[in-house]
Amino acid sequence: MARVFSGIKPTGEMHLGNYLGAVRRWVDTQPPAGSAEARDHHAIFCVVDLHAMTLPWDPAELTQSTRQLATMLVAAGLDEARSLLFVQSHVRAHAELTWVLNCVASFGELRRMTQFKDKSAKHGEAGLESASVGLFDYPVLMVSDILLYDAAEVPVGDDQRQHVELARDIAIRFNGRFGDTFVVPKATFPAVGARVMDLQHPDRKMSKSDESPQGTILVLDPPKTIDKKIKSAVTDSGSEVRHDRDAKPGVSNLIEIYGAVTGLSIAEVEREFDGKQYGLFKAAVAEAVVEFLRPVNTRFHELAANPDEIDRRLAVGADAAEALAEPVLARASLAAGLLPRPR
Ligand code: AQP
Repeated sequence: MARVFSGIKPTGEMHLGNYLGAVRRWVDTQPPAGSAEARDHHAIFCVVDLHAMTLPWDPAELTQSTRQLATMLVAAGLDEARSLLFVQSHVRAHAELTWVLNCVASFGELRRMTQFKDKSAKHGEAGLESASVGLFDYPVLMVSDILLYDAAEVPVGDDQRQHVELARDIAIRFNGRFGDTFVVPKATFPAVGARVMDLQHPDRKMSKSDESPQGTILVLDPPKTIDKKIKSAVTDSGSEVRHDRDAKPGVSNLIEIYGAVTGLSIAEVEREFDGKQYGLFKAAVAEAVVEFLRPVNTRFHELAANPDEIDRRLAVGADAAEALAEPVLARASLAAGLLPRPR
């Protein structure tokens, strides 16, 4: 099994898009407990708190979101005996390798990153002027996250495609210039749920930090809230439950969500609701999503009652991650010509 690495940003609460696009697959890719792969840490997951500082942030909220997201990941099924879980800022090698790779990445390739363009352009020319250097540079930090663990596969949602491509490009460039140093990673995507769209604005992806609370289903939303959000989701003026992303983006998004949580294909969902009204369809989607999220929701509240246990788990994770990352950082530093510290 190839080593898998992925991360999630503590910019708010985990939503259905994060869960279907990434986290559910992280849980599924964990090797069996006691296997050689588990001992060699073949599945590594990270709460990438340094990435949450690229837009203005509140320190107290960042601390709280970091622990909450780690708790969510454990509640979702990340198992200490099968995978490694840690917080990015606890392993200093991430920031250090970023500097080295900053000097290999080009200004032009970072300028072309669509997330930077979208997030900085939100406030026009003034937004671009005041965007942090961190927002511009965070794709390189993400490249370091991946390369530090010799990860071959990166399970992500579709919005991260371009960033993992950058990791490939930079690994290849570094290896070409300084000799074989990094494993060249590739992104993997789920068959359904790779891009869950906002329920109120089905032309844009569901997001933690977008101001669209009615369009975002949080994993911790109570059942009544989920029901209300799905029943008031934007659809089109027709009445047919048919998948067509261009002509019927709202209905198509709900079809994909229903398929992702029930395991049905798009064609099967269309057949199930053939000739049925939107109202009935939305009620079925709401019920399926509530049932799908119920176990994680319940487990989260059990775990949240014992934060010391989560902190213990994160301490163990940070030690193990550091032990993996340090030799890779040393390898890269040596290849780049930095004088090793005399001992
Ligand atoms: N709408 C989505 N559909 C499918 N997958 C998604 N992911 C994010 N949104 C969707 C995937 O979730 C993982 C963790 O994402 P992240 O927290 O690192 O950052 P993001 O991609 O920028 O997610 P958000 O929720 O939109 O955060 P903000 O609003 O802070 O930028 C990734 O694998 C991502 O692809």
